[in-house]
Amino acid sequence: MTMEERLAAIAPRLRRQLDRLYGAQGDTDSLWAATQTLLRERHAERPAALRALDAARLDDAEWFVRPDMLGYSTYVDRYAGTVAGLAGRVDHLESLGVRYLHLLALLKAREGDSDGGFAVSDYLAVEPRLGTIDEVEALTARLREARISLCVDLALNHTADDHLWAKAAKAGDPFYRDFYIVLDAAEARAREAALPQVFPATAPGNFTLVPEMGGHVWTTFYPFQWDLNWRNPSVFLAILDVALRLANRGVEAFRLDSIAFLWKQPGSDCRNLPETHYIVRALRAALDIAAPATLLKAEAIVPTAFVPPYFGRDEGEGFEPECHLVYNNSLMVAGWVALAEQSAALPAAIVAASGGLPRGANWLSYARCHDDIGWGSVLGDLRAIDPAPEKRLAAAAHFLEGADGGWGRGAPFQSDGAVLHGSNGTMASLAGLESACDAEEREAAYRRIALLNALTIASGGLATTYMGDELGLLNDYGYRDDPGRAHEGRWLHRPEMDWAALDGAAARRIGGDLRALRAARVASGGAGAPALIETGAPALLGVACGRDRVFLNFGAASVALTSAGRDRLTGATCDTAPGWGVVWLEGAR
Ligand code: OTU
Repeated sequence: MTMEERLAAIAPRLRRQLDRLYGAQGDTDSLWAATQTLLRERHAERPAALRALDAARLDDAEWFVRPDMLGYSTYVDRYAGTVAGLAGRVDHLESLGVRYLHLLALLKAREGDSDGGFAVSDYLAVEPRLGTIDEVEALTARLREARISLCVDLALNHTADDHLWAKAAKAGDPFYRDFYIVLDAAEARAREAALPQVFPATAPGNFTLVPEMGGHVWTTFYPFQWDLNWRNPSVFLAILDVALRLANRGVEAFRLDSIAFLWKQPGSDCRNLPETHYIVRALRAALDIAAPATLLKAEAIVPTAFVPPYFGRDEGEGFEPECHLVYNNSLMVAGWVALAEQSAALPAAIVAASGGLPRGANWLSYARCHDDIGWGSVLGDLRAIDPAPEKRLAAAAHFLEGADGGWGRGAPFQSDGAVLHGSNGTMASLAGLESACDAEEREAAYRRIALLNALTIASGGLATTYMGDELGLLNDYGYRDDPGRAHEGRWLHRPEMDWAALDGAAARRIGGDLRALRAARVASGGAGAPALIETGAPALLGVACGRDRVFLNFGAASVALTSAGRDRLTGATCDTAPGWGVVWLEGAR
């Protein structure tokens, strides 16, 4: 299919979103004309190798829903110093069987504090200390050879306050001023009442007084992150242009950062609004036309029920796809709650809620990432299990932070005693490796780490390892002495990669378990939406994976299985799940 044929076929879907979004402002003919011009121009520039990739992917639309689709997420600087340095470390990713690489903080960020790279000052340039966009393009070619797809963050809710658009707005350019949202004090106060806070402790409020802008600029996150005004169709065109240009550099996937926040509506909490979904559908349709190899991934850290719509929906006009991949944040949170309370109840509920994906879509599953574990997203799920979910969640979080004799060494994030927000910490520190005093405690920590890795892998998603977790890297307390980072607790779990630890005992054990789990999944043939197996035992989670049945014991005590079988992980016949153990029963379905 040529690009023109795709344009003809997909135009109604794309145009429908533009009409829904901007039709109320007048006719969308000129916007539609500008959009088509943009698609044609960027597609004309698309390199031959990427057009070939487009064709291959169109022939194999489920290419990323496969048992061997495993991911890795890392900071470039913390992993290898520079983009060129990273190119020299692709072997480590290959040794883990990685097929998908998410690079954090790659694009040029604001000077000084940049929220770990999420305050972007130029979407089309690489952070100068890391290298150049040409080096990234070269890296993508190297990665493609290794069958690894590069994912970068598209922080499309906000730019840095020193982005060219923001600078022009501050200088009084009316075109760019309309890229942002400026309210007077009374309006800002009125809106604030309906809005939750993302960083209540370090960046309270959703507005920042900026005298050059003559009012209060909408800043959901840090004051230097200015929310884009998606009611302005020029913002849509500008971000689409960015996405197409990056895709033409070899970026194969975009992590749509903070996607839930895009559209603002008076009187609402401004999260997950229908228009936000129309924007994602429009971006998807546009990429389907001009760069169809490209994947979209939704980062929507919101209550479980609001998450599946980011895959897309049929609202009477046929299925309208949004993202190929969506973070299963609730499953991640549930895994940690389950560890803390030695109960499989919450992950069982989330697995049950995670089924029924559309074709050509999958969860991105993970145990840890660069952010805190935000507890609130599973409150509703827990309420169905327990009439006092807040108390129960707080108990689990505090346990993982070391309260009540807990082995976890997490730290509260943006929580202030009364309000429970999130917890920080590396996977190993949260799972008890940091506090372990002897071989027995270390063994227990290794098992808990493998257990959470098994949850991400056996549940069928694109299971992504966060940098250093495969080595068991512990919390990095050094950020507290760095004046530029001390206020931001998430640096606790953003340690520098310790390449010397690669041959150490922890890395051998944890990495070995991880590779074994990945091999088991490949052998099982499992991928895609998870299916729950009832076990009858409160601590035991059962998940079907391909031909296999996988049992995860979140308790310290062993649990007898209802039937025995061959465990792929040990090769032995097994009828019991030991404390914090994983049993992967071959061909048992
Ligand atoms: C995302 O996160 C990023 O992952 C964070 O690193 C950024 O700080 C943030 O966006 C702003 O760009 O709101 O819905 O720790 O879970 O901020 C997604 C809180 C988000 C994050 C939250 C998040």
